[in-house]
Amino acid sequence: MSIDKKYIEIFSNITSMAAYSCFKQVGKKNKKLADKAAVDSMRNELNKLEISGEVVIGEGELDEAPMLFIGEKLGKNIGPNFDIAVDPCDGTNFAANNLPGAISVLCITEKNNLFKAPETYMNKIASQHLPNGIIDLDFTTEKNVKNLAYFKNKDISDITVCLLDRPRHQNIINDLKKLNVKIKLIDDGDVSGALLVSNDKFNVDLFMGIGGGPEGVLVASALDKFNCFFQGRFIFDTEESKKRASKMGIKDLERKYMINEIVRGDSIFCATGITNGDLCDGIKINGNKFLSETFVTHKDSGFSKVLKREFDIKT
Ligand code: VTB
Repeated sequence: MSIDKKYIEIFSNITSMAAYSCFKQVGKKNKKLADKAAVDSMRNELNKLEISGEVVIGEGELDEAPMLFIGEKLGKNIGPNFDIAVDPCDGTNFAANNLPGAISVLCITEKNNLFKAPETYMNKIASQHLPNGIIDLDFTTEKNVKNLAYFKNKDISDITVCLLDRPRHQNIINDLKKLNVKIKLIDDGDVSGALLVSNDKFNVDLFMGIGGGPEGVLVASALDKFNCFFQGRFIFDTEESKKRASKMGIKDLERKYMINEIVRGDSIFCATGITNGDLCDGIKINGNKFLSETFVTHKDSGFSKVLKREFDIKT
């Protein structure tokens, strides 16, 4: 079944409110407070809805942030059953330091349609719609880039690859430099980063590297609407993460997941800008109103748009 289109507006209002709450903490050099503001708002607003929601992707355990925890029930427990994935503030560093790229993110599917991902890292690779076998997590960086350039009929030097700027990516970065591609290194926010492959206007051909697993599930739901290619493999390299995996019923720890194994059926994805970013602008205050921009997708209706909305500031 499809999710009613009315929820596009409803859920983009939720991320707008969370983004506004977080915006009040922008530039205050306090990551925890910025995150908490977004989390509290998202929880309060979701609890006002006539839905039976359950958080299947929460955020925060890795850095002990104030999370909306996995298994938490949300809504008034009447109406449709939804799986909910949240990242109330992706890019808490950006928010705390008043830098571009902080977004408030939420995705919903019908119950049992979203992968219950453990709080661990995920190796990811994403691009526009591609047949299988062009790029793959198990290929070398060189093979992925060369295959993609050939498939897109582009010069390798014109291929742009986006990845998180992390020491763990040094080998990939060295390989990319040798290949002479355009490298787009991002400090945080790999939900936005991976989403840049969804439209040529963002000028990113390939997203790759290791980031948060929950962020991987969230972005997969949006990329699904664009029929993009996405593979993810969780990294279970500690006893703790192995325990979490087995608790969640994951037996094959090496498994590569394709989009349709991460998200099934219909979905709505909303990402509201807290600060300005590639996907959309951040919150703006206009007298006693605030303006929000939300990047929204709804799979079944084929809807994708940046929604601009104005809200009264409640005092
Ligand atoms: C990324 C990024 C997030 O975590 O997933 C990253 O998108 C991965 O963790 O914004 P490390 O920072 O430990 O590399 C965030 O930076 C924060 O959740």
